[in-house]
Amino acid sequence: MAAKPKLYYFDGRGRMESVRWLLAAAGVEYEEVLFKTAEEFENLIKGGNLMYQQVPMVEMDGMYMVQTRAILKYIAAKYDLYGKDLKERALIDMYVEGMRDLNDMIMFFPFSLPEEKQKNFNYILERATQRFFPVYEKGLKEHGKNYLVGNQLSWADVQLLEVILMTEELKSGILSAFPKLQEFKARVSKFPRIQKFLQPGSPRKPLTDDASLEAAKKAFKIAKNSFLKPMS
Ligand code: GSN
Repeated sequence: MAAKPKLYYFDGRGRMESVRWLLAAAGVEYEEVLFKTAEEFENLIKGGNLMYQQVPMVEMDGMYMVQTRAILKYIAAKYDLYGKDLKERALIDMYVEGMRDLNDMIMFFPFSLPEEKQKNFNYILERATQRFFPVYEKGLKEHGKNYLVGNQLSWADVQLLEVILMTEELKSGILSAFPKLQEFKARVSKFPRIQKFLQPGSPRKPLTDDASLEAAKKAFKIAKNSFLKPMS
């Protein structure tokens, strides 16, 4: 039997969380090597397998894969979560890229300067409700199926549920004007593999708290104001 994929990352959500979600949705068991300090990260870099001296890295099928999108695409394609043809793939990519834009804003939000926190918070909610969620609401409505693309679960659906839950953590009730998204969330959350991932004790990482934020800053030597950079 092939070895389980091995995920190398910091002990937090960050960019690896979508990889955890996608593997869970694919029903793939995996191991995690989670470092906690800058020194441990340095040692991983010295190991020579991080192409850009950056994580996430996933060791899988004899490869040391880096770059989050490359990793996600590989998993999506391998486990039949990436559409049935090129056009479906393009649509999945279009959906997923928007979701990643929103996901990145939420991921970087805790790194906001204190005086910019409220402004950034408002910005994310405005973007979620005015730009991104209307696209997925309309997409589900017009497609008329239980899925965003095609007639089976895809990477786009998995990524959508992840980002819906992340946005709800910022503001509960954020889906109130989006009935299709509410329905989608309820339905997809009950898929057995996803339901399992949503249970306590699964490899899903908790919401970033102050302690894990400080640890992430140290391990990655993250600059003080990292919010606006990816927003520009
Ligand atoms: O998507 C990707 O995997 C890459 N384009 C970016 C990866 C990245 O920025 N990784 C960070 C940690 S994850 N948080 O953002 C990283 O390894 N930073 C250390 C460094 O020297 O860049």
